Amino acid sequence: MSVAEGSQATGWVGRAMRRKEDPKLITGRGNYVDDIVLPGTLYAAFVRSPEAHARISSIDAAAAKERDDVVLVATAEDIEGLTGPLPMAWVPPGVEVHTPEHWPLAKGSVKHVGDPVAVVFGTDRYSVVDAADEVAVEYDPLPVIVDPEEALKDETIIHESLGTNVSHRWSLGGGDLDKGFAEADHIVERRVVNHRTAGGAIEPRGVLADYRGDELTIWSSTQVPHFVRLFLGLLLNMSQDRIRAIAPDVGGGFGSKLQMYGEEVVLAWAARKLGRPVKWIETRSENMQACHHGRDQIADVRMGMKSDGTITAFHVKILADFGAYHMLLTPTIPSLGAFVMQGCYRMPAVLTEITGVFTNKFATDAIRGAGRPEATHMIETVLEQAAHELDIDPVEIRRRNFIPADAFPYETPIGVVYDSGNYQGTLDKLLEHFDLQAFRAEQERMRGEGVYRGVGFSTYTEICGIAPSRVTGPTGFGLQAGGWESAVVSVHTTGAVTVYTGTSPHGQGEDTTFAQIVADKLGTTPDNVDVLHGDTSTGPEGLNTYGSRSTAVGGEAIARASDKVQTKAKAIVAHQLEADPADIEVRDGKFSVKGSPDKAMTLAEVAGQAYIPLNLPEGMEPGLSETSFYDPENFVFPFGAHAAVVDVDIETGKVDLVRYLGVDDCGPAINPKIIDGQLHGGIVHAVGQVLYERIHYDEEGQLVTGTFVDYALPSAAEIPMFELDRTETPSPTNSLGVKGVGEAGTIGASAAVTNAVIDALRPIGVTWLNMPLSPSRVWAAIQEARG
Ligand code: MCN
Repeated sequence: MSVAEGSQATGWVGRAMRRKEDPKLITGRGNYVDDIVLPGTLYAAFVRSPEAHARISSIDAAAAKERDDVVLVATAEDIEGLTGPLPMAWVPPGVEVHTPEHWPLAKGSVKHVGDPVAVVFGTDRYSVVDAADEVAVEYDPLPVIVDPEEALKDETIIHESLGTNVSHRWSLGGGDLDKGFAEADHIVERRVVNHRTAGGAIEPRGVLADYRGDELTIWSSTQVPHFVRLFLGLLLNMSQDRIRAIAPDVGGGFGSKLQMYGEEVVLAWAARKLGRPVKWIETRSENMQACHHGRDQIADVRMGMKSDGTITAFHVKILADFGAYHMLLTPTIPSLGAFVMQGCYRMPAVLTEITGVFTNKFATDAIRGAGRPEATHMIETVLEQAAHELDIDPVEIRRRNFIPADAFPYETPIGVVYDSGNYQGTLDKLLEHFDLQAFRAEQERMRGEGVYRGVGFSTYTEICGIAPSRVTGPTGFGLQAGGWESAVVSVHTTGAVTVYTGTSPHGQGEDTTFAQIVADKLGTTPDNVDVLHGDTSTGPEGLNTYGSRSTAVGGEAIARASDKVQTKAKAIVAHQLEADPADIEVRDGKFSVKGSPDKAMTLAEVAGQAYIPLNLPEGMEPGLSETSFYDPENFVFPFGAHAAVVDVDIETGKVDLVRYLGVDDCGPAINPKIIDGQLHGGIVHAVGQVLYERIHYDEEGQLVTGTFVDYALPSAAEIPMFELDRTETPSPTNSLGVKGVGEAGTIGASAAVTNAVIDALRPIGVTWLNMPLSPSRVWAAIQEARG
């Protein structure tokens, strides 16, 4: 069942259209960085550290330099003229954040396997790899720390200049925690481990840089071309208008391309130095080593409960493993979870305390959900533990704690205002598709046949639509300039429409959904609307794509710019047809006079009048193009209810996901098919984390899971058909009522699957499990429970 199939929209918004962008992408006609070929291009290969922590004793590049096809070998000392190290963009007032210097090429020492030490440029893309192998680097190994709890002891310091391995401490809370725990009849305590994962985008990173006529053009497989332009300008001491950053087609990012990477800086620097285009395409192994990771948190969680199951207090202490460096947003990530640490529930008191530490692994940063999957996993697994300990049904315990639908907008004890919600509504709808009582009977019966089946639930809310500048600025989250987004909607003389958005979609489908929004506003069809993005020279200013912001912020900017175009078009039509502008409506693909559908003009006819300005209203400027900068007043808070059903083979520990149901609410759907697709991908992302995926470093800091053979992404074969449904609760934050959905599936799903495995194994005494639920871990838990 899928709501996409049954959609009955009257306009374009709400229709389950197929994605306009897909034909080119699925027939090999996409335009990715490596498809772009410039004459005279040089290729780059990086020399990376095989050591996790070491001093660099010497670098001998003589053999590489002697090769005919090598043009340049550079080490950190050669990258002259940078104004500073790589950026970290979180500066919270009153919080001491220790940020080590992080240079594009390591200076003096390496801090993780894969740390780039040198770079080779040459004429042949394959021989530069051989040349990089010929660069002889001697390392003097230092003690390695991979365990964040060891790092906390400060016995070995990773960054001597900091004098500590602690990045920072930060907390966010509200309500009287002591009182909450004093009033509790029962306290549940668990250590919740959320292991390290990779973004796993199909297309690894890639950069092509070209410098000519004092202008730098950089194509990068990035989610954030405007950030790349800004930071390259700052680091290379160039004016932003001399830099053009382009994100062509991007084969997925999942947060891992929300970054200013050292490789981008090195390539831009080299293009300027050499006066030739330079290209670097990341290998999968490099991607696993040096494209930022996510999660990696250990949380000590305490939940205080009354014996009737109501929550009195929630206290979370997070130890976050940031790896070797701060990347752009590394230290902010756990904090994003703190903003929604009470989930869908009334909690009189909640406190999140975060300690971040450095270890000899690569950096963590935003991966799909960024902090919110971790928070949801803590809340939803510990709540089901509480339900069991208090002998309350897991569905019932949620009902007793939900913030009621009539309580919105709802201000939490920490001062966050949830915009709208109906948590009971999504759970009720889920249970229309899933008969829990019947399931329990079936579970019992199957157990008699030796099949261990379990169900787990997760009801989540999250915070996205990043972000109101009035919040991001004062709390130190301001990236470039806040959290606004911009749009230009231009109708050409022919009536064709071009939309320029400052967001940078890289798989989410906004070429289609943004066109749907505009088509309704301007009385045209989505086919007639081209959505341009990801190019700083054709687009307006922009803050790009992450934090499921594109629609709630960028889409709203487009809606507002379209409204301005519509207002002008109505004035033109009213003037032409001798009517009152207030009487003009957009109907059946035309601008017509209310009550007189024959008196109407098409968009092309209006545009003709606007650009051949012989009969415009007095004082009106020609043209039909408008801009909007939209800065949201609040975040948006999507929510949903998920259920997973698993079978566990108790002889091998293997878990099979046999059913997955979700009822999600991201406000009125623009395109139900795309929403379903986003949920499919998002849920699989979380299922992968629970059952298959793990970035694992051994005690020496060697990356054990450095390829897709060891880092097991799930395929369609491991995933059942999804059973999805929706409710639509509009957000009052924007005129479209929309909320984000790009991360929702990932945020909701991991707890449902984990709870299901625990539910399956309870009869044999397994009561708690931490991810990853690999066969070996599940098998070991079964053996332990059986004594
Ligand atoms: N949508 C809709 N109706 C709504 C809400 C959203 O039709 N009421 C549609 C949107 O218009 C858009 C899609 O759903 O086509 C997702 O929109 P949105 O939630 O605004 O998210 P963003 O476009 O900002 O995407 C970011 C989000 C994040 S943070 C990650 S990580 C992620 C994700 O989206 N990475 C992705 N989804 C991904 N999907 C692909 N294919 N590739 C990635 O790298």
